[in-house]
Formats: sequence, structure tokens, C-alpha cells
Amino acid sequence: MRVNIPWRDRKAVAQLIDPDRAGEEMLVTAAEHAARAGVDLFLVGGSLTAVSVSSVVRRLKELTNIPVTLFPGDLTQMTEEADAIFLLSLISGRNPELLIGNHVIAAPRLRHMRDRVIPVGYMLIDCGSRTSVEYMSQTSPMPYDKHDIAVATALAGEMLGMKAIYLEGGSGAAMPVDPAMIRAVQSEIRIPLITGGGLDTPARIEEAFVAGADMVVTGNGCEQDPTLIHEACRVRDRLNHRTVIV
Ligand code: 1GP
Repeated sequence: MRVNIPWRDRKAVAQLIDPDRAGEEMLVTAAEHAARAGVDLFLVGGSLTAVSVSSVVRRLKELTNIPVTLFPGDLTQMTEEADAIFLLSLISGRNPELLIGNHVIAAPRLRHMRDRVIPVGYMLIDCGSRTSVEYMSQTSPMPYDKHDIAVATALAGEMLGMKAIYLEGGSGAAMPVDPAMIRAVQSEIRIPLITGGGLDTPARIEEAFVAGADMVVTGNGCEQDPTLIHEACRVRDRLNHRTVIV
């Protein structure tokens, strides 16, 4: 099954499942809500996992028809069970392992699923709290208000062949990526723009979409309040169906 990244004519909602918090009850609840809400995509992955990502992906696929994309925090999270895999290059950082080293190690295993690999330029933005991604990647996040650096980095990612740019505030971020940064990046790149981290209210999700995000990712917020995913999908639908009367 091929997963299309939503392009700029249609906004999408992705729900992040942290494998370490994905017990049976949580997965059943998340799957039920996501299916009813009309979630476009599950992302599965985390900065550090102690459980089998394969079994989480398999269970989600048993429970719903929603496509599951891997969002691997490290090489141990690679599995062929997923419909697609975000091959993340941490282009905001200067850790060579996360720019090419891990990709070389993963490539022989990914060779058989290369049609399902989506290269993503992953940019970590400082959103007010020290995040697991920052520590685990041993990279500095990009300053919150340096929009010009974000634009230049995203453009470089696009020119290097990335199929999407992900502006990441970090899971549980105090505040989401600045909508002004989303707007600045979106207006310059031609590939889809994904953002996540701290999108835990419908208002924050709407702001990210309106600023130009093609796909929003929400994780913690849905774990704490399963109704958030319904609100997120309603915001998406309203914006997707909005017609401009001239
Ligand atoms: C993290 O962007 C995702 O990679 C989701 O973040 O858990 O804060 O929603 P939250």
C-alpha cells in the first residue's frame, strides 16, 4: 500500500502513537476515536522505546484501516510492517549519524520497501522546553524566532530531495512552533509542510493549519483527551471545505 503525503491542496491530521505508552487499552481507544474522527495517518515512533514497534504497528493495522507510517527515533524502530516510513534527516542539527550515518545502516534493510520510504527534512525548533529529541539527538534546536534560518534550512532540505519538511517543537512542547515560522517556511518551499509538538488544543491546531501546515501531528494531547482528535479533524475538514466567494 502506498501512502501519499498530503499535498498542498488538502490538509491532513496525523496522530502520533508513542510505542512505550501503547498498551492494549490505549491502542483500542485510540483506534476507535481515530477511525470515527477520520484521522489520515498514524505515526508510530518515539525518542526512546523499550517495546517492539512492530507489534504496535501490527495491532494498529488489525484495529483500523488508517495507514501507519513509521516515525523512527532510532534504528531499533525499523519494521517492514508499516505502510510507509519517514526516513528522517535531522537537518536542523549537525550530528552526522542523523544526517547520513544511520541511513547507511538502515538502507540494506529498507531496500525491499523503498517504494514506501519518504525522505523527510526534520527540523527541531526550540519551543520553550528541553525535549527528548534534543537530548537524544545531541543537537541544538533552532531558535524559536529565527525564521530566516528555518527558511534557509527547509529550502536546503527541499533542494537535497526531501519530500516533506517537518517542523518539530518536540513532544509535549510548552508551545507549538511559531505560526509565523510556519508561514515563512511554507511560503518558500514547494514540498508539503508537517508540524507537531505542543499541538494540544483545537485553537493551536487551527493556527498551525491557517499558517500553512499541510499536516499537523498530535500525540500527547490526544492521550490526555481523546476528544481532541475529533476537534482536530473537524478543523481540518472545515479548512479543506472552505470555499472562497469572490
Ligand atoms: C512529536 O510532534 C510530535 O514528535 C507530537 O508532539 O506529543 O506534543 O503532540 P505532542
